[in-house]
Amino acid sequence: MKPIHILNGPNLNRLGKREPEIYGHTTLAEVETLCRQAAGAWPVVFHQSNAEHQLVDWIHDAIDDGAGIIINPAGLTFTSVPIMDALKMFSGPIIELHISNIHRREAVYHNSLMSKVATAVIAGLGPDGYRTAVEAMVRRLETASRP
Ligand code: DHK
Repeated sequence: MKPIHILNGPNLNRLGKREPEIYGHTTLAEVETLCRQAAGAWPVVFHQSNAEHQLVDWIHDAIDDGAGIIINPAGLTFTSVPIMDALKMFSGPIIELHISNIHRREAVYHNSLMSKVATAVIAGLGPDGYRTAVEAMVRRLETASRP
């Protein structure tokens, strides 16, 4: 089974301390744990970086050996053509994920470049959105793999 790649962008390493009124008190390590629990037997690759080029490289890894991508590009969601272009190369399902409902926030957060490439978008469920995304991804992959 090829893994589900869960990729996280800038500042998400500060989850738990960063604007908890928006992002909650759950740490990124706790998010990773809930993702792995939700994935069950499905292998998970889980990364976070504050660097655009690193996220692009990890998307290339998924292109070469990934079943699905769940990505929270964080602030790069609205600016990164390189990440958008890399996602365009991925043939499997892509779930764009945001902890907050970006559409209820400041205008700078309203226009995602990634939504035009994503299979689905989850925004506003808080850190639990990661669990929802993994569960949805597993269902989709298991359905696709049935004869
Ligand atoms: C996280 C960020 O860091 C922001 O830049 C995004 C996203 C929202 C989130 O809700 O997970 O705009």
